Amino acid sequence: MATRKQNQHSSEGVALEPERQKIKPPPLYKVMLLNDDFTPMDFVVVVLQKFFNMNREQATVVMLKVHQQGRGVCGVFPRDLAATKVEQVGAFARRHQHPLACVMEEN
Ligand code: TYC
Repeated sequence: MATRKQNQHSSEGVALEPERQKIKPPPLYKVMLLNDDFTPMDFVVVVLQKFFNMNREQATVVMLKVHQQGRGVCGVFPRDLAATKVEQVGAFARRHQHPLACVMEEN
C-alpha cells in the first residue's frame, strides 16, 4: 500500500509529497528446450536459429548443453512472447514429426 507522508521542508504547514507507487516490473519467463533421444541435433540447431535468433555457433552451444544436461535456456521473455515461442517451436517440431519439447518457467 502506498502512503503519503508530510513534507518536512514545507514552511506552510502540511504539504503532501506525490505518492510513491510500488510498481513491479512484469515477470520474465525462461524458455527452455528439453532433451530427448529422437530429435536430430541438426533440427534443434535450426530451431534455435529460427525462433531464438541465434547464429549457428550459439545454437550449437545451446543444443549441446541440452543434449548433455537435459535442458537449457533458449531465451528470457515477457509471458506472452515466451508462450508464443513455446507454441511456435512445438508446432514446428510436430510438423516435422519430432518429439522436441519446449517449455517456459518463471525466471
Ligand atoms: N539428444 C538428441 C540426439 O542425440 C539431440 C537433442 C538435443 C534433442 C537437444 C533435443 O532439445 C534437444 N539426437
